[in-house]
Amino acid sequence: MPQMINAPVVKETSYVTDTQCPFCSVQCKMRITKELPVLGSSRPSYIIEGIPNAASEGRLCVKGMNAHQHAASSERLLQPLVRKNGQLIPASWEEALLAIGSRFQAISDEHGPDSLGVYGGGSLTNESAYLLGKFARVALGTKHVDYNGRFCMSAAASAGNKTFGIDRGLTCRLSDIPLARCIILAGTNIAECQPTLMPYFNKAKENGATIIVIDPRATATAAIADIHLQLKPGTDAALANGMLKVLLNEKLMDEAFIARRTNGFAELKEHLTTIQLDEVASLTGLDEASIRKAAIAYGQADTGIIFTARGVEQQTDGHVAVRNFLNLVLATGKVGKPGCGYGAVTGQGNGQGGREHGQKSDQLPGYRNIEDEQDRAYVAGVWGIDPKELPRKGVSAYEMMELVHQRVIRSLFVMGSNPIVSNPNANLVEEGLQGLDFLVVADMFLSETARLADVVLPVTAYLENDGTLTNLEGRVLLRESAIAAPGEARHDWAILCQIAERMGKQQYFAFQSAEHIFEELRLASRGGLADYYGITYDRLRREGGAYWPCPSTEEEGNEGMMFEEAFAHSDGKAIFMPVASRLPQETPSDEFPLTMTNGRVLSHYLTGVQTRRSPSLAARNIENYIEIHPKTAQKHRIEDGEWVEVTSLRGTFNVRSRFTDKIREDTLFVPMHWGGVQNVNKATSPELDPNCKMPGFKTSTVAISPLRLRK
Ligand SMILES: Nc1nc2c(c(=O)[nH]1)N[C@H]1C(S)=C(S)[C@@H](COP(=O)(O)OP(=O)(O)OC[C@H]3O[C@@H](n4cnc5c(=O)[nH]c(N)nc54)[C@H](O)[C@@H]3O)O[C@H]1N2
Ligand SMILES: Nc1nc2c(c(=O)[nH]1)N[C@H]1C(S)=C(S)[C@@H](COP(=O)(O)OP(=O)(O)OC[C@H]3O[C@@H](n4cnc5c(=O)[nH]c(N)nc54)[C@H](O)[C@@H]3O)O[C@H]1N2
Ligand code: SF4
Ligand SMILES: [Mo]
Repeated sequence: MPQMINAPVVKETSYVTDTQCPFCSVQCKMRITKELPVLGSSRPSYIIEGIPNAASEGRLCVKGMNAHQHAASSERLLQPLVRKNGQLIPASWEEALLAIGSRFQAISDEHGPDSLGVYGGGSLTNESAYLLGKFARVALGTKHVDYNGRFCMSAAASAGNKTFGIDRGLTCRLSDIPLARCIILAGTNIAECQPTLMPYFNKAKENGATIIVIDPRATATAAIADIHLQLKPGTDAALANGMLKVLLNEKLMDEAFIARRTNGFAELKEHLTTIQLDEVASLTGLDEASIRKAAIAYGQADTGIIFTARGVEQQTDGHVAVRNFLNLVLATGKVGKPGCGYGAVTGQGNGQGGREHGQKSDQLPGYRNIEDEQDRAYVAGVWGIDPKELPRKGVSAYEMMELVHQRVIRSLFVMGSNPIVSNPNANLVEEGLQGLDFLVVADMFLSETARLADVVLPVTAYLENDGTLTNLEGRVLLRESAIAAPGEARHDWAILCQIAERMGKQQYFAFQSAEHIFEELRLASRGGLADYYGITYDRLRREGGAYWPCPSTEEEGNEGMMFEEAFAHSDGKAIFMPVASRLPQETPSDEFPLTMTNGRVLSHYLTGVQTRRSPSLAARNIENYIEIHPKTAQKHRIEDGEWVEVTSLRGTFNVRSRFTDKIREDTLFVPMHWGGVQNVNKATSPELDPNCKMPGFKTSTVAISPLRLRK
């Protein structure tokens, strides 16, 4: 029992359990005490307490404090649903699985196995994500598998791979943050998105660090900034060029580090001769003096860390924009030593692990490459199949939706995502899913996407299933189940095994528990970049978590600091890349005069399927809104708090206006947590970054008008 201060009545406790928050990448640990209703009340009460853990040090944010509300919601799906005469009707598991097995088989027989698509998510445990990739390739034999992390981590992950030779979100430990003398937070709103990490940054500030925030809005994170570069959306690559130019001119680069540990500097230096600071200032909408000040602060500091998140990354040049920030890291030698490094601030609870074990179209477990013959042979060996049977690389998440729309993909299996709300160009995606021959959605709730399904499968929530998740530091954590599944809900991994059985592939999916799957994952990842071989459930219980790479069960794993001696490329060196400055992907026109960006608010999570069902969280923001500068609003005859129609080339949505002088006059901001008419993605751009296939979510040009003036 936890200590309860001033507990007035001794209640009968129905359970006390230690678990982990189901939301963001910090993965804060918590203790939940559920008490039975007292006389006169029909509701149980919950006591939520943060418990010590290395990442959040025992802190919780408002989402974690209220996560149990959605898990206990009366809207949880308790039975499979099967569509009959246009209606979703409760059905038995037997009937649902039979329908799935026979339809998948028939569609595959008629149109080939690649007409089946599998779409996963970064909330799934490592075990379920691993099994989903295996399920697509072995049970269905399709190359079409991808996941929502494509929209989340693909730019930073591919940039890390190219520059450093490996993608692990943070190259240093969270405990290095207070040691950094300069911190750059580029397109990351930690105060709302990873709130329990803020004390690390506050401590750095107390220790005298200069904090530089790069964001078109004066966010809660920018409140701690010494320098706030309030740039135009989509111009981060240009800004980083300007900063590199200043570092070169001011002789603030670390020549010894560059010579010893990197390749490609000569090309970067040559490229910088073409960069003019006044051009950078005009592209970014910043003044030269502040760019210079920020570059000098970072260059002169003895230690420093750069963080990027979706503001920089969800752009059609997201990959190269991140690489340009990595150029800054390498040019100043600020990596591989205390108080130094780079962090791609991972988003979802298992955003890191979810991208390592094969639910991505080009990837096999352990961060192996599906087009590499050795990698194929190794994984096929673990799975007991002929490497020739292993499908080749498929396409990215949004490209899968295009294939759905073109009816190349005829059937889709969605597990852990709500794609009609979270994909760009949401109207096309919805139209595509409506035209599918057969859609299956495995979810806890009847999400916007589940509503379109032919079969909906009820799954267990964080309190009810076992599994490992890898947090933003690259630390693998074990989350064990606390309570029984409600109704007939089943575990994701168990559902995959049961469908595989219907496809006649039971011999490859004879798993009895999450741990049993983890044992195979250990082998499949062994020798890969993301090597989990040395990690076992027992070890995680004993040690509270373990960083990857962890190749040996005998030795300590990695201790969190990467690249002390060498980078992960074969010659041990990191690679510079010259990056062009460019205009944002879309520039304002007479028809679409404003730039719209989007993102998150503290109390909601992603498409809001979970947080909108948590009364305490929903109450904080019951509907969507658009942040607009009062001067801009006046020009467009918009009043504060009124309904506004927002239109782009792709579509239209409606939201209430919210005046703020914390945003640029040429920019609008809309949260992403609502579907239907309030869905910002009805108007976002589906153009993809050619390097990583990240959509350019964060920069679309739009027109706005008050709904009251419309016919
Ligand atoms: N409360 C909450 N927390 C979350 C989530 C959530 O939904 N809600 N989701 C989780 C997930 S999956 C993710 S991926 C992370 C996302 O975490 P973040 O990336 O921090 O979140 P966003 O709000 O999408 O974007 C961050 C900031 O980028 C700014 N921005 C927009 N355009 C640009 C630009 O062109 N350049 C720059 N430099 N900045 C720009 C926005 O104004 C915003 O403040 O959060 C995780 N944590
Ligand atoms: N405009 C715009 N669009 C964006 C973004 C943006 O910044 N701007 N961000 C993008 C990013 S970074 C992300 S990560 C995506 C996320 O977008 P989505 O992939 O749509 O993510 P969620 O809203 O978390 O949807 C997850 C669904 O899975 C269910 N679920 C939760 N846990 C589990 C589980 O363990 N098993 C199963 N089977 N189901 C589960 C939830 O109930 C929910 O219905 O959105 C992207 N879309
Ligand atoms: S949402 Fe993130 S920061 Fe908040 S409690 Fe959950 S894991 Fe921690
Ligand atoms: Mo994300």
